[in-house]
Amino acid sequence: MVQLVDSDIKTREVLDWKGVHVLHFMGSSCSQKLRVYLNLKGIAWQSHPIDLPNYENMQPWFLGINPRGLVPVLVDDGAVHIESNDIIQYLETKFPTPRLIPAGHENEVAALLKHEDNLHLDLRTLSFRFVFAPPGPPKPAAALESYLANGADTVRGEKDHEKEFQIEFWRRAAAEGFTDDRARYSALRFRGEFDGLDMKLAIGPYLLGQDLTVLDIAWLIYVHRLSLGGYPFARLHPHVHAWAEKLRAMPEFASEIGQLRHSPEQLDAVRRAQGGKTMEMVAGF
Ligand SMILES: N[C@@H](CCC(=O)N[C@@H](CS)C(=O)NCC(=O)O)C(=O)O
Repeated sequence: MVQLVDSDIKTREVLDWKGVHVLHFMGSSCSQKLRVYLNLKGIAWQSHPIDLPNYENMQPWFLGINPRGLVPVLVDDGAVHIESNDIIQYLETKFPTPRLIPAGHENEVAALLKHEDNLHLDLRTLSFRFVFAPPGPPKPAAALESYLANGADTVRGEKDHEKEFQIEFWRRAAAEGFTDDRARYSALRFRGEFDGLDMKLAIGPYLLGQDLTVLDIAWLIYVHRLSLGGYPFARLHPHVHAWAEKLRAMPEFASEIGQLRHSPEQLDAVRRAQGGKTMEMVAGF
């Protein structure tokens, strides 16, 4: 669990918030994952939208809540929790039913979620290349300056380096864009993962067997985003494709992933703008 300590939190007003509050962004994959989880659990929560496209997460107020500058954040009766997977695992202990982490498998699920989180920057690379495709640097220098200068720089009271990794990612993106090489590398990483998931879904309806779990939520969000970017699931991973279609039709998922920032026509235009190269062409799929 990543619960912040008092010295990490500079925006003190959140300490007085009562009940379950979520700071999130409609189109953020990690926020979508948490919102689907909250829907499935039936947990009531108060919404605090954070405007990522206008760099609100890099402003002092937000960095005073999450020194990493990332969404989602959970504030539960004044206790601040960060990292989507840790938030979900925390909520699972507080709201045990319906169970979305099978009893006795908490450690295994934690490790599988950590593995999923390790692919987050690959998802971001492919999202920015094939879904969002901003014309200039995705984060302007002034926003990055504010990101660097604000917030406690500690998590759980210890010097934290995540913000440096994030800034390095955005600076590199500004300098060289999301190149074919980077996109190919990330797409191939996912291909290996989805080959494995396809085998699991060939023998059971959900990733851990008979019941829907947090793993299904986490991976569906990735699959959905990559589908928008043109990843050929139906052709390469038919069981993953069928499973994703089933989950997408559930209202708890549909309400979150239906909120596209782009219409299908715009997504086509994004792909055409990438030198006419689709993800399939760049990755050699
Ligand atoms: N490991 C983190 C990743 C969080 C993350 O990277 N969130 C993205 C949105 S999906 C974000 O806040 N990006 C900041 C930005 O785009 O400026 C988690 O699971 O919460």
